[in-house]
Amino acid sequence: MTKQLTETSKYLSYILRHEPQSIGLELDSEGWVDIDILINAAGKAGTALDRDLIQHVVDTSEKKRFTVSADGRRIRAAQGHTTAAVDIQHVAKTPPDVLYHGTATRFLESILAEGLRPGQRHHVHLSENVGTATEVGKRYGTPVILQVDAARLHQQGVVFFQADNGVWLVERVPAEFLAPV
Ligand code: HQG
Repeated sequence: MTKQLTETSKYLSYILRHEPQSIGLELDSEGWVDIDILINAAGKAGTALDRDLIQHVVDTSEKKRFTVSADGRRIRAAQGHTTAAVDIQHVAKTPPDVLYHGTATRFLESILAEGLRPGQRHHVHLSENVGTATEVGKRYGTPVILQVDAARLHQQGVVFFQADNGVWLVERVPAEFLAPV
């Protein structure tokens, strides 16, 4: 990815997940905003965006961070929100028997005591494979992978969701459903 694409991707994450109000933008409760309105608000706040650049970021995002609506008019972040303005009504879905969470070794003791909590975000994020979980964990230091007994958690009535980009979401994971891989 070129520097411009990476910077635009980070900017879109900031606006569409965390601080839309910083450029006077309103997202709907499903996280969507009209792309022309986004371009206009960003431009007024000093960041030049255009449709081609946005589409290029969407197409090249290896994590599929952003979703464009079927009619091509709106965009949203697939997951990772912290803004209270957004409350995506994800459809509940049966998870695979095992999911993975990548984190940093320095968080391990606390996680094994308290379980996984969503922190600033709306959900705990889980991956279907160890490779993706490792990449997620590396962001905060030496990675460690936790295996989540999703089948048993689901059986006990905990609701799982899958974001547009395949990331699994859950409200929290109690420690007894976790084991280091
Ligand atoms: C940790 C990226 C101590 C948790 C990724 C994580 C993902 C605890 C950190 C998405 C804890 C929160 C989300 C506890 C959880 N004690 N630490 N009880 N419970 N934690 O960034 O899952 O590149 O909010 O392990 O690919 O790392 O942004 O969550 O280390 O999908 O598109 O608290 O962000 O996507 O960190 O990452 P985060 P995450 P993007």
